[in-house]
Amino acid sequence: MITMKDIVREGHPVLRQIANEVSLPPSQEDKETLQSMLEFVINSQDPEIAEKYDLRPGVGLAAPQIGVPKRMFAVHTTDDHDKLISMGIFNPKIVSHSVEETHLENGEGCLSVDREIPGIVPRYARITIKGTTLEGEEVTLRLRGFPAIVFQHELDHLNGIMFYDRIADFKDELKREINI
Ligand code: K1U
Ligand code: NI
Repeated sequence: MITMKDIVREGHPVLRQIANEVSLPPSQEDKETLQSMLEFVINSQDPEIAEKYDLRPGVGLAAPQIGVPKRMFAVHTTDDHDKLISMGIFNPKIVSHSVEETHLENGEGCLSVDREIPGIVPRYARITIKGTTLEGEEVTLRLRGFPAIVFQHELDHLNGIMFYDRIADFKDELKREINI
């Protein structure tokens, strides 16, 4: 069972690596790892289990966050219509995205970051993702709202990007725009 002691924290080089493609069909070992990542995310949102094992609640977990540099992540969250999106995905790719951007009003957090970092993290408002599910099915997902943000946060982990890398310094940007 994955617990917080298995989660690597900022400063660990694996969080800055470009993760490797998972060879398909996935090995039993890769499937079991991804299954246990999904189980962690689900457990972390169960108040009793989270308290018992001291888990920080999360909506996603990418393999590099447990020290595994492979392109796979788990997500357990709901969309704007309360539809559950609970899945493990191998080799996810954004195949298209909106021009429009969005962000979470209160910024983002990360299970690999033990501090609060305020700031706007710009994300695409809508994305289309292709990948292979834990069950071995090739899928195309069209996402918007919170799930789209979570998938982009997890995809960033596969490319060595932390959410705070994307926080714009709006004062600097404004200065540039008005030439001072
Ligand atoms: O990848 C991670 O570190 C998990 C992270 C993902 C994430 C956070 C914020 C925006 C996008 C993606 C988290 O899950 S932090 C916890 C969190 O945001 C949350 C937890 C329970 C319920 C609702 C949100
Ligand atoms: Ni994170």
